[in-house]
Amino acid sequence: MEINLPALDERVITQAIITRYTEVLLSLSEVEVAVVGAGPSGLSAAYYLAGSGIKTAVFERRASVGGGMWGGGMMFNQIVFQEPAREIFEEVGIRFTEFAPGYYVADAVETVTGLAYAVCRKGAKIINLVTVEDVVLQNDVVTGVVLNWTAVEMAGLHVDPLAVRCRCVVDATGHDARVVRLLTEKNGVTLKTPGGRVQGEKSLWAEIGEKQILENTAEVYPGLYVTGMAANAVAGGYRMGPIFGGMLLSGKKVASLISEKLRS
Ligand code: 48F
Repeated sequence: MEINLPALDERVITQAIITRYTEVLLSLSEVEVAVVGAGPSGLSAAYYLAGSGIKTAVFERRASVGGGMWGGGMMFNQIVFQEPAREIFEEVGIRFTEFAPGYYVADAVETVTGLAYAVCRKGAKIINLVTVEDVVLQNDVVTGVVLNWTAVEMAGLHVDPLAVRCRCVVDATGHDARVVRLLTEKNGVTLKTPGGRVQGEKSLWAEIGEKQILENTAEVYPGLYVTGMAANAVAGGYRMGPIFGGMLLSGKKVASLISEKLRS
């Protein structure tokens, strides 16, 4: 088989990358929802938000999306989830098998790629390699996120960031609950949660941790929501270890809370 490759102009390749990326970034200077973190809860939230017609951007500090899903449990890259999350896998089209009654298992690579692809196809934009380093706080309401290249953060360069305006921010940064911590540490504000500040997660108890993650998925400060492990880290819930149903359901719940708020 002979393939005839056309002549190439490096300038056109460069222009295509810069032009298209800039167009995308400009289109995101104002969104309805900024999701911080593209792990299971952030991707699930973006999938359902975009599915409700809400303009959504996801900012992920790493090159790869998927957060803690790639490694399954201790690098055995299988994703275990329980019954109520089954319909999310079915809806997105990720294959799985039933391991024991009520316990399902899916390939981690298929789960990450399938979910990320579904998010993009629903119309949410995922911007990787960008870190949210602060929020915009106006009159006691979170009204945006402050972005910088992760490479700038890693190099410790003194480069000022850019800001994106939005109506809601979702902290989906996992165990660190980075966005909520930034807000409370820099501004000394009191959260709507019991205790009013970031409690830090407890040790592992899968059953209770999974229940708490849904209860703790909420608006914790005007304009700022938590989902996934960040929700339990803020409220002081148990960690659940390598089971992912609660993460995906938490993303779905936060999307529904925000949809109700934005559409009311
Ligand atoms: O950690 P992560 O997967 O969070 P999650 O959605 O899911 C937790 C599970 O993976 C697992 C578990 C299983 O039951 O407990 O740990 O709650 O994904 C968080 C994502 O946020 C990114 C980070 O790189 C990861 O991909 N992230 C963290 N801080 C920032 C950020 C930041 N400041 N800006 C942008 N992205």
